[in-house]
Amino acid sequence: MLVSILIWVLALLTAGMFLAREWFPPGINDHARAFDSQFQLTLLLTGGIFLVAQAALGFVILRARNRTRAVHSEGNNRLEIVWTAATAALFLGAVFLSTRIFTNVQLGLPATNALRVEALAKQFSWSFRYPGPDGKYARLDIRQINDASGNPFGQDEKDAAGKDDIVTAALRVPAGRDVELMLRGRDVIHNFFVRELRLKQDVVPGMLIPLRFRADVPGTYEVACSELCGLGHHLMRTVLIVMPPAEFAAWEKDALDQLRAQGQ
Ligand SMILES: [Cu+2]
Repeated sequence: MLVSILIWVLALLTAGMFLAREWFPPGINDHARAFDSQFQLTLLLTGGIFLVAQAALGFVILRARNRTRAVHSEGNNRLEIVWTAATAALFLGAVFLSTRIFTNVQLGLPATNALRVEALAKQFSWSFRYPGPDGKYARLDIRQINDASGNPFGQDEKDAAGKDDIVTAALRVPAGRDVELMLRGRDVIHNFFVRELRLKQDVVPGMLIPLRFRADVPGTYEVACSELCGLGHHLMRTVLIVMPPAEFAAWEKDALDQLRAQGQ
């Protein structure tokens, strides 16, 4: 009888832990909302089944508590078929529903007016670069990589296209505009993760990987490296700053003025 009670208490405690608090900060775009409702649906279904199964398990133990002789059972083929089919339908249904959300992120075409930004991950920091008004990035040359002088990407100093490239340590984007972030890595595999965007993407050295998103709510959000990438992995974080569009334009203009002043 104690085992039954223990099973029920543990099941209720587990369910209670999920209900007790918000496990994620609020999302900041449509994708996050779609993701959350899908996640909740999946959790509700699996959680409900979990509770029913644990309740039944406790009940069976309770009912057989005084039985001393084992009884041979051939099982029940009809029941086996029913619950296997129900489980398959449930899993495939959840996969089918969530695929749409996933493909919207992975396969959606970039908006023509999307803000283009490149991200560079390396042990153990993030850098970002914006192509500037000419829309072109400087050519990269690994021999010119120099973190101390503020050239983590290794932009070719002689390339005129790079004169207006803004390189930063934090990712700034205007609210409500599509962003096409191209991810590069310099050493090992890292992972770009912003909880509020409900997005996570591996960064693989030698590959240029696109990540498309839009953030609607201005604010400052943590960007955490989400791939164990070495001893300093826990230090590898920066921020995504979502700015009202006018503020972003002012920031960009300021950064370009500074570049021009340095160039002279
Ligand atoms: Cu990392």
